[in-house]
Amino acid sequence: RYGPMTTPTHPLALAPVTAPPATVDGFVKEFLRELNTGQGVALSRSTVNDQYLALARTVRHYLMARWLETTRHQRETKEKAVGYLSAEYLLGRQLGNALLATDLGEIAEKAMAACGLDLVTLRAQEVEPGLGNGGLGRLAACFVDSLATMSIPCIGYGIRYEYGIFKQTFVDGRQVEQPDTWLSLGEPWGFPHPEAAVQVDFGGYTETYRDGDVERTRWVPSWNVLGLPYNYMVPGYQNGRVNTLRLWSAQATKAFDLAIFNAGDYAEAVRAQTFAENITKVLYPEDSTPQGKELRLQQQYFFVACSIRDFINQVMEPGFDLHDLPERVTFQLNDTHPVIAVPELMRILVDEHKWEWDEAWDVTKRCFAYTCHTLLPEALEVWPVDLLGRLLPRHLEIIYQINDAFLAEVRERFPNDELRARSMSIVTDYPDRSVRMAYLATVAGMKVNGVAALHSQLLADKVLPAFSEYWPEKFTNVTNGVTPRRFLRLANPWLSQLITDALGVGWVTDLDRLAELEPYAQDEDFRKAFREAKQTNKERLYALLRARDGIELSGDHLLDVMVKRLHEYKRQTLKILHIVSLYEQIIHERVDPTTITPRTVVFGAKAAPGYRLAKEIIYLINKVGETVNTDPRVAGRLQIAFPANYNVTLAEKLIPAADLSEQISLAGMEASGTGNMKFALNGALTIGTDDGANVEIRQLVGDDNFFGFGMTEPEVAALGASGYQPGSYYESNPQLKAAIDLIASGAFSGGDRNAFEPVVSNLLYHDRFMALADFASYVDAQAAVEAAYADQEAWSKMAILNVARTGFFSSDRSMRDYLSRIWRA
Ligand code: GP0
Repeated sequence: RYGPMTTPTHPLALAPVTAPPATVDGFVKEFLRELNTGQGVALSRSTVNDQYLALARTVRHYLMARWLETTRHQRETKEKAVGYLSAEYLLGRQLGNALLATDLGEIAEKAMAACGLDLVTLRAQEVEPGLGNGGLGRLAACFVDSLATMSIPCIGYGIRYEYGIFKQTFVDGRQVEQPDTWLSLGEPWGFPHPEAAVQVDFGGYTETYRDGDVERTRWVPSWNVLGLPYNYMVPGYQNGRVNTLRLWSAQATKAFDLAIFNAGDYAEAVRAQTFAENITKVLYPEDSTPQGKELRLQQQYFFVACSIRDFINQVMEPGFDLHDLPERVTFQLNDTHPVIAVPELMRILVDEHKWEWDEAWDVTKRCFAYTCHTLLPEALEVWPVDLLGRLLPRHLEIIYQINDAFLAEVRERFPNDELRARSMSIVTDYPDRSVRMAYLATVAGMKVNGVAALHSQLLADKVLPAFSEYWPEKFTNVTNGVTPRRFLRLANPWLSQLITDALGVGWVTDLDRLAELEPYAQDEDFRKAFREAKQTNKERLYALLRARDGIELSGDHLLDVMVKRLHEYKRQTLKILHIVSLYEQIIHERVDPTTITPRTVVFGAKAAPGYRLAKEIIYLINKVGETVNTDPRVAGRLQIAFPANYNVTLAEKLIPAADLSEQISLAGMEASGTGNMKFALNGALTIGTDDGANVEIRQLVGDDNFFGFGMTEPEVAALGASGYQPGSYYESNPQLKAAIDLIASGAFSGGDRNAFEPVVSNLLYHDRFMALADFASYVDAQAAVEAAYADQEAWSKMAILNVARTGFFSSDRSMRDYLSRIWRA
């Protein structure tokens, strides 16, 4: 359909592609050309959207030469690459990042001004690609950024959802979800490559056949779809490299049945198309809990089958031996979502290439590594055998065979220990016969890593103990990181400028250099400048919230921020209990309001649409906010803002403005956290539990510069084992009792005593994440925050030390760790 690939003959086509001149005039020329001949409008008649699209395409031109060169270089050198397999990439807006990568920010600003346009307005027109839920998807986006910046070959594979994470709105304080139509105004960053489309099969049955004197199995599928790849640029930071993110979109193989159409049944004629395209229609909005839905398994197999096939197609030149695949790639499995890639590669090698089983297994084992992101048992993906058998019958057989071989090995090493063998079985019978994807990933992967030191420890000791005993050297840690380009350099230009003035620009790609800021904490002028930057960030945030949400914030307050998915384990309820307690003490005149540190609390959180209790907590936060914000008794002391639809774009404005970062999950529950790192790097102090990467943040910044509180993980385990009784904390702590009673009294719900019944009774009678047990300690830590904040000079010192001591959390460092511990690329 596309004709053969041709070799160019014109001399001009042999010269390398070059970027347009990086001057204001050159930029204006490109921009107008894009607007006129690309977008098809005159500047005088163009809309902001036209201008944004033309600008995005203009910036793209400057990256194109680097992209083609990166691809050519990769083809020729055949360096080992990372194949990052992730069902989510929470990218955030692209334009600003592309301008930074090309160092064209100033030129673009001047060029737009020369056209009578405002760069900030055009940037604000971009709808962020929200192709992920939260931390896991954002981590993938940070990782591909770092790999490009470090000039490491990587191809990111994922799904081009037509609708990303839902748009959250509030109606009467309750979350209402709206579809995220990020493609509707045109999307200038994706390059479709229909010539590289891949067919993906589903369903049917397997059968054996004779092939000479061996018996072989083949899969006879019953339906298929086409995977259409879209390439996205992943530009390195000013280093001439552009890696590729390849996201797959599902299309029908037979879009249209003309015979049925001619017979008059239009709906039936396009049914196949609708069915196929449903596969990549929408991102599942679940975070940290899997959706055991058939469509989700279809999504997983779909993108993984496309990606493995695609990678093999790319390396399969004459002379290449597939046995060398592990020398060309490590497929990093971002959680268990892509684990079906393991039996898929086995199937390709055994069924299609007719390899011996052991030979195929040896190669497969060396191609994969697995990252686990959770400790919550309910978050570990498990697929029922009957569903797998229906959708992917051959893969199920292969999984059985992997399991049989593995258990035979276990039984040989530990004879007469049937209990052990069963505890390690990939296939379980309880509660239903199903496949434990984390076990499959662990058996197949050459390495298994957690995402923070504590998490990796608990992963080995509590989630996969039998496996870590069996293969101690397989288990490792790579503490998460965040990209300093987006989350410091782009999001916080004022602080960045301060750092650059002190250290030069090198820190952007060498974040350990932030350590050199340490002495500046003692420098009064620097502290003053630091506070001014923070103040500028607050004003920028308040202006945004006014325009975006109609939220009016005022005053010179401590800005206390809790932004993350809404989850019981993250304990937004603990935060709201603290607020209610402050409020209760003021209105009942238990404290002199003038002694309370003026505080503005900002929440941002989406709840999974099906997570009832999470949605009730959102409702509670909004209603408490309404009451507190309109009560004259607390005016100037306490205000609450809950802007709807927290996303990457909003995070980039919120995080740089924060004074206090809330990281208050129950110890042993948050695998790592990555928001915690972004706040510390932007000079917010953390109030946090000994959980996830908080532990490492605290170690690095020092106890004096961190507000730690709450039970440790062993204490949590002990309390759980002794039989946790939340009611006893309520009974014995009058301050806690008063706060809960106030919520239950109807004070925040116009007198309705039932409004928050689900939240209140859950806390009193269940409280799985022990918010009540940590309440007293949390309140004490908040008092310490207030005392510290009263001394602004001391606070600034602490904040600067947080910046200076958290360079470790660059995702560049995470990539170095993956390279040395796992990929060896
Ligand atoms: C973990 F299991 N995470 C999951 C999941 O389904 N979704 C998700 O975002 C997060 C962890 O909760 C984390 O602790 C972690 O830092 C992140 O994955 C990246 O590893 C988020 O704060």
